[in-house]
Amino acid sequence: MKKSDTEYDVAIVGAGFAGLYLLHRCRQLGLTARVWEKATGVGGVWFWNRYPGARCDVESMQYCYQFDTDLQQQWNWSERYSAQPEILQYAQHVAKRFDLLNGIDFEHQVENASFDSEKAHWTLSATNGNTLSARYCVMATGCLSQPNWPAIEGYDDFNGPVHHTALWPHEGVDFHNKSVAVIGTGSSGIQSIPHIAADAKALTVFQRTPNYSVPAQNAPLDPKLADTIKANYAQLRQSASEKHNAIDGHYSTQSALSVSDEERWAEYERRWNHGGLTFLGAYGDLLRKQESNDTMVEFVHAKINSIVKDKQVAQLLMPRNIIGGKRMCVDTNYYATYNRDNVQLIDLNSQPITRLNTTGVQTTQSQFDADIIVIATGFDAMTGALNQMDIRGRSGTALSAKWQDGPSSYLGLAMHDFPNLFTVTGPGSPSVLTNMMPSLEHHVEWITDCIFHMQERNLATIEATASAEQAWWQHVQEVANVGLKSATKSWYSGANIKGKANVFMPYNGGFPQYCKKCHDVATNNYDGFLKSK
Ligand code: N01
Repeated sequence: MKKSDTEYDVAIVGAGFAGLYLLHRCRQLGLTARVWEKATGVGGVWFWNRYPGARCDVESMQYCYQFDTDLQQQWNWSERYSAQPEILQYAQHVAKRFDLLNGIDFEHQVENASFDSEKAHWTLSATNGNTLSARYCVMATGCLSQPNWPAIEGYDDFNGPVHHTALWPHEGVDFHNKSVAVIGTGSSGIQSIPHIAADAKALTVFQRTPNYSVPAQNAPLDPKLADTIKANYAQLRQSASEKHNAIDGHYSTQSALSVSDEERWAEYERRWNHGGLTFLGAYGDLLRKQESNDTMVEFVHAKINSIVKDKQVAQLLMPRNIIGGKRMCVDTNYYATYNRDNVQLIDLNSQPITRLNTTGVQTTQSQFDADIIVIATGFDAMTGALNQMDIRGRSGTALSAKWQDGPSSYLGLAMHDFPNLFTVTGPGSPSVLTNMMPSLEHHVEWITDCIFHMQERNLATIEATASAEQAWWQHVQEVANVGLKSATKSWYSGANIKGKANVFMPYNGGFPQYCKKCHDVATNNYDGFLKSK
């Protein structure tokens, strides 16, 4: 066992975009910090999710840091929506540019983290036996980092390789001349399916629930447009910070029912052709009124029907739930892929998978042989990575026990009974309902400012009070129930994981309101927190 000789001010778990910026900001504030990262490199979600077609669904010029003006001005994105390799290069560039690599221990998977009340510090231990002590611990472990393996029998029986999209081999996968089975049709499936179909001999897609997907209309980024944005970057960032989802764009406040059918259809058409997630911004009540939502559903169904030639397949691809209830997917050629002769769609509602066997996937009706199986079944979101570790707060309280019936937190940043522990974009923060980049930058700045405040005043511990946490969590649940957002079963509420408590986890009150609340808490001497000497 290697015990770290130094007692750091801050222990950071995770070297994704949050962890990198945390380390940089700690150093800027004169705080000592060490990062532990499970992977062999930086990048977090973009390190692991290397499946073909992996691409961000937020535009490149917005899905990047804004904390450093020179970085923002000097980095050039090549496409409107960046692909995973370019985003990973960006993370690697940031790590080098700010000299962060010497502050990170790779291949350090945290197994335990426990708070010692007497010494007022956290001790982390990794699966390799090393330990790390620090006054504060910040979990920058990501919202979508714990892969969900569906409980299907027979993984070990299958003769070929099984690849999860979130654990994709670094050397890539050669689909050429291979029969491939893909299980799952969320964002990861929807992005990878067109690429796999183009390379493979045959592709069978196993779909349980269809998802809504809008075309990205991705293209090389026009350098003139990039220059224009760079000339007014502060303005764009300010405008984005005023949006509910922290993404700049045009969001109408008008009701979908306040215009004629023709006008509405034309607006949907215009936004479909523009591409991307702001499709949902066409009208202000799409996620508030069922009737309004129905009009957009009708439009997307018509689109699917016009693209997919086999009308039975088109019907199967049409989601019947609320549009925007689940995270929308953004694709390139997804629906058109089903017009290829080498692609077939299997509806798991009419023939559920019974098991994997030596040659492929068996359903209640048929056997589908495959050389490679791709599992695109998503993540144990928001709490998965945290619950994976044994996190013990004051008096040995286990976080997993506290969260047994669903998570609760104060601002998605801190938990009662867990002094000096912070989470970046934890449950109860806007996180996955926003552009993650400004959200995580906001958290990093709030957390490091708070730690700096504590250190400057020689204070030993800070802890959310039970009442502040309770009141915030109640508010999180109240705003979740406004409108239609939480009416759909999704990973937002843990519905994709068997046995997981059904609680809507992200904060749906909007990024601006959330930032204001965090600002007010800090300026009111960290209202809702107890501090000790
Ligand atoms: O995961 P998902 P994902 N048998 O949970 C199916 C972000 N992301 O990795 O709905 C058969 O959305 C499941 O079916 P059902 C983005 O926020 C972003 O695709 O449970 N099927 C569903 O179809 C996204 O929302 C980007 O009935 C099973 C699929 O697997 C989030 O990550 C790219 C099954 C899982 O879909 C998660 O996306 C990729 C089973 N036993 C991801 N279990 C971009 O930035 C589950 N399924 C673009």
